[in-house]
Amino acid sequence: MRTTVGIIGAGPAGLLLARLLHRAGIDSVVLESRDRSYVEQRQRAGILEQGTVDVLRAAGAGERMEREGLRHDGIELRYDRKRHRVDFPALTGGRSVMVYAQTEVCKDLIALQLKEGGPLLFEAEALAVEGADGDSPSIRFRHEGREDVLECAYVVGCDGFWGVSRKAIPEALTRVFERTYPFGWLGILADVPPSHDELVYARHDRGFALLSMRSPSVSRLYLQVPEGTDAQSWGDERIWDELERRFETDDDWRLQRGPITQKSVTPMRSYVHEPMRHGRLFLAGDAAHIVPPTGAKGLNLAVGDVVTFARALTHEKETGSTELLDTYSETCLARVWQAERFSYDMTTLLHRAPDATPFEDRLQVARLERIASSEAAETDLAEGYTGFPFA
Ligand code: RFL
Ligand code: PHB
Repeated sequence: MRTTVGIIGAGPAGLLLARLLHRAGIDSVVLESRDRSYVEQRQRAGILEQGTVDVLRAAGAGERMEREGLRHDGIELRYDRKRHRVDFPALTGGRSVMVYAQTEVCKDLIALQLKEGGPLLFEAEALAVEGADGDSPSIRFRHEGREDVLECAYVVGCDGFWGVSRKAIPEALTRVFERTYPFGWLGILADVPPSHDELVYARHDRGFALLSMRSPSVSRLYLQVPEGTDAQSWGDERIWDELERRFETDDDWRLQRGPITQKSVTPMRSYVHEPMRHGRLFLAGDAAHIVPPTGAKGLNLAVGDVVTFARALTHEKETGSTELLDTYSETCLARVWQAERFSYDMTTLLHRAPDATPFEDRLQVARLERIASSEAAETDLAEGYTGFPFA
C-alpha cells in the first residue's frame, strides 16, 4: 500500500489531519489500532477553544457542533466559599469557548472521513516507523491478522502518549521535559443537569474540584484524588458528598445529584518531546506533548499541530518550498510551551499538593484574590483559557 501521508492514530489529531489534507487535495491513509466504537466512546476533553471551533467549521466538520455545542462566555473560580466569574469576551475582545465533547468531534470526523476521505483502517496497529530520515519512510502495521507495509512520502505520528511513532526518533537527538504530579482526577459522568450554567473550578483545602458538562442533561465532574487511586474504591454517595464540600459557598447555591454512569481516574502529567520532527516523520498531539487537564488544552494543542502540518505540506505542494515543513517543530513548540506554562499555572493555582504548607495555601488564595481584583491578572487567565493563536 502507498500514500502521500501515512497517519498513525485516529484520535482528534489524526482524524482532523486526514480531513484537512483531503480538503487540500492531498491523499492520506489513517491506521488506528482500536475499533471504531472504542474511539467514539473514549471520554476525554470537553472544551474547544475559539481557534479550534473556527478550524472545525472551515474544515466542513462543524455542522453538528453548531447545533449541539454550548458556547461559554466565562468560567467561575471558587475559593474560600466565594465565587468569582471570569468574563471571556469582555477581557479578550470577544473570544469564548465551546463545550462540545471530544467523543462528538471524533464521531463527526470519522463519519466524514468514511464518507468522503481516504482510507481509515480500524484495528490496524502500527508496529514501527521505518526509514524516517530517508526519502521514503514507511509504517509496518498489522491488520486483520496480517502484517503489511504502508509506503509514504511523510508519516505523521498522531498515536497519543503510548504510541510507537516517537520511538523512531533516535534518543541521541531527543530531549524530554517532564513533570508528574502527586495527584490525579477522579472523573464522573452523571445523568443530571449541570448545577451551574458555566464551568466551576474550585480550590479547596480538601483538594480541587471541577464542574463541567456534556449537555443540558449530563454533568461531567472531577475531584482531585491521591495518585494511584482506584476509581471503584469511591462509592457514589462518597463522591457526591466530597463534591458538595469542595464546591461549598456562602450563598444558596446547591449541587444537584443524579445517577453516576461512568467513573475513572486520570493521572496528571506535563511532558514535552523535542524535536517534534525527524526527517519525514512528524509528531502531533499527545504523541509529542501532554498537559495536565486543568487548562483544557490537550485537544486544542493537537489541533494546532495538525493545522501547522497541513499548512506546511500545502505550501510545499504549491511552491516547492520545504521551509514550513523544516520549521514545523519550532513553530509548534512555541505554542506548546505557552500551553504547558498555562496548564502548570492553573494546576498549581487550584490543586492542593499532599505536602502543601500553610504558607503555600495562603499564596494560592492570594493568587486567586489577585485574579479576582486585577483586570490585568484576570485578562492573562482569560487569554490563556480561550487559547493562544495558531502560528
Ligand atoms: P489520542 O486521542 O490519544 O489519540 C491517539 C490515537 O492513536 C491510537 N494509537 C495507535 N494507532 C495505531 N497504531 C498504534 N501503534 C497506536 N497507538 C495508539 C490510539 O488508539 C488513539 O486512538 O491523541 P490525540 O489525537 O493527540 O488527541 C489528544 C487528546 O485526546 C488529549 O490531548 C485530550 O483528551 C486531553 N484532554 C483535554 N483536552 C482539551 O483540549 N480540553 C479538555 O477539556 C481536556 N480534558 C483531557 C481532558 C484528557 C483527559 N484524559 C482522560 C487524559 C480530560 C481528561 C480526563
Ligand atoms: C471536561 O469537560 O472534560 C473538562 C473541562 C475542563 C477541563 C478539563 C476537562 O479543564
